[in-house]
Amino acid sequence: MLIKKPRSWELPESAVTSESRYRNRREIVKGLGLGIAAASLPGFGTGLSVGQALAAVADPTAHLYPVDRNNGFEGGRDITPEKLTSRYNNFYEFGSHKEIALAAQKLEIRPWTIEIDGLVEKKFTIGIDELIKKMPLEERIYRHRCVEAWSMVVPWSGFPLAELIDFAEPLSSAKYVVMETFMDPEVAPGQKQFWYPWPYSEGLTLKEATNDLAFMVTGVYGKPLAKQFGSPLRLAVPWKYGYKSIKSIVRFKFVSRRPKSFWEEINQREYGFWANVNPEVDHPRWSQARERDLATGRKIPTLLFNGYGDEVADLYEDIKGEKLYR
Ligand SMILES: Nc1nc2c(c(=O)[nH]1)N[C@H]1C(S)=C(S)[C@@H](COP(=O)(O)O)O[C@H]1N2
Ligand SMILES: [Mo]
Repeated sequence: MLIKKPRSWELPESAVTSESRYRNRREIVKGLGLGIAAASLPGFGTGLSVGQALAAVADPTAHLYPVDRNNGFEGGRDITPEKLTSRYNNFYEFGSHKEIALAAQKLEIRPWTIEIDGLVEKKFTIGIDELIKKMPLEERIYRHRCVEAWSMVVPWSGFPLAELIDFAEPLSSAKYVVMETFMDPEVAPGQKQFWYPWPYSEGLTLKEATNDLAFMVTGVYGKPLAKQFGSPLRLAVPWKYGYKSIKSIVRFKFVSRRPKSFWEEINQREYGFWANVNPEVDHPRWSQARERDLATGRKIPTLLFNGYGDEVADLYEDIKGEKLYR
């Protein structure tokens, strides 16, 4: 029998997990050392189905979470409830709308191999679990500002991209790192839409990629990353528009020339390489002055570099005559 459950976006505010409840559960889970068992309890986290909860149990990194929070990063406002952020996603591989969470569960995230190639000492591949084992995991609260003018505050777990770059041993001729998402149209029907330049790809200068804010995400809300967020490995570059934060990465390629990324290929007038957040530079079709906070629905002012100017403004000091904010 089918029972109609209210969808997360139909839930009243009171039903949404509050930060303190999330915190408590986190402390309890940690205290009992029951990360794996607790993750399988009905009602834990996003209110996963039994199948999804079992998938979470099967995640070989589940016992690593929650990881210690690095208090050097603050959201500036409350963490956006998981109920909202896990049901409102951009992941065009699974559809060009926001309700892709269920479709994304089809993605098989083990085994997951990452290729490191291009201008490196020696190209190699590494399994995600081996990579995670080598990396120093921590939790950081980051703001996320989509180019569509909505935003959220999320507790990502992961490690600095700089650590991975170091591990990859790029040659001195490498100036950019290109990241690529998996390619599997049978699993991700969006990839059958031939007018998009799949696979999704994004790039950063090595200077940007080794800035401390550039973060590789493996978990969120104190658990392994749910598939709709781009598991098992996605980027978070919070001073840039959300599309730079590429999901479900399978390749890091080091190159000497500036790459053209997915959205730039589709429409370079609207989506460029730099894509730094700036309230004073409008998108050709809408204003970027304000953003809709996913948690409250309220419009709040957008900040230059999404409020991370102290950390990143100097990356762009010597760059003249380029569209840094689109
Ligand atoms: N592979 C891939 N990565 C992607 C996207 C996508 O469609 N495919 N969308 C981007 C956009 S536009 C945003 S705003 C964020 C959304 O992340 P979230 O769904 O975890 O909130 O993912 C980014 N990374
Ligand atoms: Mo976005």
